[in-house]
Amino acid sequence: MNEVIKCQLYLITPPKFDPIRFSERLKNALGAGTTACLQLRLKNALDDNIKKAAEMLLPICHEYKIPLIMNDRPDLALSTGCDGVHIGRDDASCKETRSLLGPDLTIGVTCKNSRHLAIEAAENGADYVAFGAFFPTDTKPGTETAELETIRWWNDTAIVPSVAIGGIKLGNCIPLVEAGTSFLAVIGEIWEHPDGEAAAVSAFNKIFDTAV
Ligand code: TZP
Ligand code: MG
Repeated sequence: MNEVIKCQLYLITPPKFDPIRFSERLKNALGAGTTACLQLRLKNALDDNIKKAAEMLLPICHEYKIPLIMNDRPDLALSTGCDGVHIGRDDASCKETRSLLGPDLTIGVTCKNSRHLAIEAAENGADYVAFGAFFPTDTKPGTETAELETIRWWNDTAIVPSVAIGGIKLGNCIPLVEAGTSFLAVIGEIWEHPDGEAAAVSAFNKIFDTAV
């Protein structure tokens, strides 16, 4: 019988943040329950600001024993000492990224709703594939949508873990967990939760503990 591995939270930084203030919020979040990793996602920021943020966040992630994953930029992942990188269609290919980063760093690949992209990513050494957006999201308006069936199919056919993303809330996540996704990637519902990030992390973990 296959061991059932519990779904985990995949945290992503808010679209903009002050590193010092955000460091405190991150500690609150990580102290409140299990999380698999943090992705540093600062779209359109200067390289220097991304580097400064990585410098601040890396020691916190490592104190809580989670990897820091750099969004979009394999070069910055390497130069800042991040534990991995998350790439999409506009970034370097998975093959190029694997040869640049070597065998040990984590590589995640955005696949939208594409089974083809996911198979290709897995064949080229991706450590996880990400599908989405499952629900409307203000964080990335107008992005492509994904179907629950894609997660079900991937979970039934592949070994590489999947990440589900896009508009995921405490109130809508259970079907994704039940479909077998390994991770839920969440921005708004953590950092904009009215009761704060710690309450949100704790509530997601309660759902993972009870959903099968
Ligand atoms: N990729 C697809 S949807 C999305 C990204 C980065 C945004 C997710 O943010 P939120 O606030 O959890 O919907
Ligand atoms: Mg990208």
